[in-house]
Amino acid sequence: MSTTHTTREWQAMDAAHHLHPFSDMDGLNRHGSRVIVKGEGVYLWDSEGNKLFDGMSGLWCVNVGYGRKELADAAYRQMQELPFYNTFFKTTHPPVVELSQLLSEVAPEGFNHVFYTNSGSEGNDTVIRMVRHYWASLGQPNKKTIISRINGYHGSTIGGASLGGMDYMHQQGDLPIPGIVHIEQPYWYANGGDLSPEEYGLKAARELEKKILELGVENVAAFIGEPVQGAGGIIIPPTTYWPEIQRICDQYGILLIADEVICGFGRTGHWFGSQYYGIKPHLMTIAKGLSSGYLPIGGVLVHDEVAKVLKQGDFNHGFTYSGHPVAAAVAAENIRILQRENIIERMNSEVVPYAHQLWHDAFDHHPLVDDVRTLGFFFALTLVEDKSTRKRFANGGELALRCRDICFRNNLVMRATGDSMISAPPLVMTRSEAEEFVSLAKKCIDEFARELGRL
Ligand code: PXG
Repeated sequence: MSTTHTTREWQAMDAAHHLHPFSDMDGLNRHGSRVIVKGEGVYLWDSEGNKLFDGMSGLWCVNVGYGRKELADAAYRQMQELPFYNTFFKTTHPPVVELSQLLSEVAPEGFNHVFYTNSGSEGNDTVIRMVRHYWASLGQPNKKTIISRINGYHGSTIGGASLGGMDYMHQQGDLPIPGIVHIEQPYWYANGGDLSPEEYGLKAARELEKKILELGVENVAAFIGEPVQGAGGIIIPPTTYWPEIQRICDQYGILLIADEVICGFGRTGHWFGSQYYGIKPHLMTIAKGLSSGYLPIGGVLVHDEVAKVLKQGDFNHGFTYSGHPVAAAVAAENIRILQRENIIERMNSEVVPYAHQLWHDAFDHHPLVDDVRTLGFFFALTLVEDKSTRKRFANGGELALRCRDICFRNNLVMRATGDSMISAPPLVMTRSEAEEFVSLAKKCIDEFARELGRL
């Protein structure tokens, strides 16, 4: 534990010099940030010695859990051997080669190439340039527009935030950039009306077809979506949605891009969310779970069909740290840990059904919540005014933030998104940790329900 400063000193220095992402700094600094000093397995510790359950895997990324000495060792070894070298000018290095080989082993058939970035946002910016370059190389330079979804999240760079469908991000910085358009998200609970989830899934997918016809297929390059929307609130599409999206992309010959930044590396109970839904994308954006967040690294997995075009001539794109040797060594070791310990298979067979049951038992009949949802290691629910009519709170966002503060006070890290409370614990959570997680979540939601006079 860090003993060099007191909590108050850390907070004062933080307030004086550090601008936090997505934060109202005045509000934050009035109370002071919580100082997180250590992690082990699914737990975190703060500078006051409190132990927290990390129901968010850091930021949807620490898939193999905290405190993995193997990953620290891999970084240490590589730093001593070769801390940096680039791959721009006719050179390569062992970690990047090994990682690329490993990724082609774990990725779905036909994904034998990878382009590296430092983050998911850079991965999606790379996707924009890559698909436009792909179509231009095939003599169709007008095929430029990318269709994305309202309330999708694809990052914070200008390209990533434009692909994303978050209004409050678009309002800052004059976004989206030209050539990116948005269609409805497949959110049955909010938008499904009287349709069954299956009927609504088809309707939402056919928004893509409408948009392609409206823009002219000769102008459309690709469709991008997260298999399950993460930051948008763990929106799990109806089962009919992705097969219909696949049919439409196939029929009109546009590229299908799966943003696997959250879904990839086990979150859905498969290596990739695309496999859970049985879809066959052309490109997959990866980051986060690629290194379990131990070092920043992301990339784009490229299907052979696209790679064979990209490989003919220069693609004038790359980052100083594309395929950084230390990050690559850590990511490779992270994948070996997932393989060696059969983490995804064990999570599926030992924990997933049990944890889902616990979550549904705790919340299905709770008076304050509805749309209780689980998939793999995603857990979510929506705070509602009246579940019999699917009536949402007018101030649901504000209520969810209050609920999140109660969780945080009770040493449970959960996210609030809109009126949903969402969680994505490390994939190494055991059955007994799942019991602890769900009973803590139940205690906090109950406390909030009592505060609102709903329990
Ligand atoms: N795609 C998806 C699907 C993501 O979830 C990114 C791209 C961007 O990745 P980078 O590495 O550039 O952040 C993300 C990131 C939240 C939250 O509050 C989610 C993300 C990032 C920050 C906050 O849920 N996802």
